[in-house]
Amino acid sequence: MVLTKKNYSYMTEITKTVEWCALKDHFEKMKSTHMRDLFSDDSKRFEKNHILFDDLLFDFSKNRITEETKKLLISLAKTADIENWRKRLFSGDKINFTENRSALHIALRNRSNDPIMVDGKDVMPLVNAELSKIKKLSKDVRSGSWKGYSGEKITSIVNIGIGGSDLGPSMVCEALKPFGSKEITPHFVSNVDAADLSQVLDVCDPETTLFIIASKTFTTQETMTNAFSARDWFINKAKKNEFIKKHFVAISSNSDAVIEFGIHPENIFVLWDWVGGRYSLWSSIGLSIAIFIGMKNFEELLEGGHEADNHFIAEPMEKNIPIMMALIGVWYINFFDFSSYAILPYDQCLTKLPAYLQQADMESNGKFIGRDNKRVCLKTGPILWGEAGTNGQHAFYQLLHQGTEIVPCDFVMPVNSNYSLEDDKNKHHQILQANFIAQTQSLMTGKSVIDVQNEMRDVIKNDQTLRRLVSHRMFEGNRPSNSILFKSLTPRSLGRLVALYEHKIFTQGIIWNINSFDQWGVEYGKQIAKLVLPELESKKDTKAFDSSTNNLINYINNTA
Ligand code: G6Q
Repeated sequence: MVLTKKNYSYMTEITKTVEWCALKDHFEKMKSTHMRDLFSDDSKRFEKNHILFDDLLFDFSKNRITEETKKLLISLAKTADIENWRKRLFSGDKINFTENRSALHIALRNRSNDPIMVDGKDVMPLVNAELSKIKKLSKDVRSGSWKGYSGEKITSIVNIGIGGSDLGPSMVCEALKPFGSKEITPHFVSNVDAADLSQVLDVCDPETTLFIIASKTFTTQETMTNAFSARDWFINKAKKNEFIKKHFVAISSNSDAVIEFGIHPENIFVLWDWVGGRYSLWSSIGLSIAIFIGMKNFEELLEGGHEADNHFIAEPMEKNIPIMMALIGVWYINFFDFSSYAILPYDQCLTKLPAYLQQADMESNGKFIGRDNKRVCLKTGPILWGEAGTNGQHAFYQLLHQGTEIVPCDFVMPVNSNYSLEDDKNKHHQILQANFIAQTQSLMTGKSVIDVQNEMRDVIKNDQTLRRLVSHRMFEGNRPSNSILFKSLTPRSLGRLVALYEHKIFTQGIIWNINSFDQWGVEYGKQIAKLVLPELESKKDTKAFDSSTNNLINYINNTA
């Protein structure tokens, strides 16, 4: 049965709606359409396929879409009830139903301060109180009025956390290094591998180091192991437990565990169950950011996020960047069957953006169970990866140009760099920009056999050799990309960019009918390592698991 909006109640059946069927028919026409032709047939293609949001330009014209595709995709979004779900997200509805929680990262950057209610209570006073605490600590540390146990100023901050309690702050501090304090170095320790913490401790002085233990649950094995080791290292040098107060703060919703660990109650920064880890850089999890770039800049980051929220709420679908990004993604994943998706920032400072978005996207939408508790009948989240340009060009771009797997890409670049070499006569930034543009263009157009022949004719005179080599040197093109450009990488522009991606992920989750805000796969990982650890501690051969697992454990026990 083909479902219409009226009889369509289970979103997992979106593939049976008239809108989906229309897209399927349309795909049959589009699958062999080349973007080269779409551009040559319409000189206004760019005008029709870009969105300007303040100084951010989202160019989506190099995609395998027409006006008809957009119309059909927007109808699909309407059928999926995006507008209503968006309202529910912003009004604090418990849309994360498997954990009975709201997903209110938007409240953390709600600069309008309009009330947002959870269980009948406005959360904004809580958010503002926490922001005041962040402001005070960041000011004290930056000004040097917060002193270590020997009276020295803090010069190193060490954020110990993992996943959502690490990736956001570490990505932002890297991206906004030019805005950071020259006197304070931020470090991020996440891996339980002792190499991670040891390398950081090697360059820190206990007298001038502030540890930030970032863990919403304060039970995560990796974080707690690192936190205990950092505390041991500190006590070993400082000698007195009372000095912990000047060198350890915590961000957690589990105050009892923090106090038990030995952190002074005044040094606890809270977050709430309605802040998901991967959406938490806007919360007190951003403490390391605020200390490094200062509260004013941290607030700018929040402003940028808030502006993106307003854009997402107010703009009609065809002018709405997250919605268009999401729909184009659905078009590729579910109709073209392109499973992979690359984020390619052309700015060295955005080097950690792909890893950050990888978590945001794959942990949110890597799910096979729908909101109706049934297995979804379509492909969900993409495999997201990437690397800063131009490094990737000398590595995996070969596959982007000529591989059998087509990978839609987002090219991201600030027009102005925050770095310049003296009078830059070697034109670093222009070369970077030229590469960005050249890649998006050549992925789209490709290079025809005739062009290759013409190029090679002067060099290779033998016709047989020429024929043989041409096929290797031609490029089919028709490989899609979005281009995202903005004036400069600032706290505000970064805040906008991150929040736009968050809403893109949310929109796709709605279309796929999944809960983008839980993460049972992560929880599973936390559980299973605990079963294996005792077997390794026992140092005895085990028969507890399957033969591969047993033998891996036994190999480790016998080899150590
Ligand atoms: C994010 C996930 C996950 C989480 C980490 C750390 O959305 O929930 O990445 O952030 O597992 O958890 P804790 O902050 O509780 O240590």
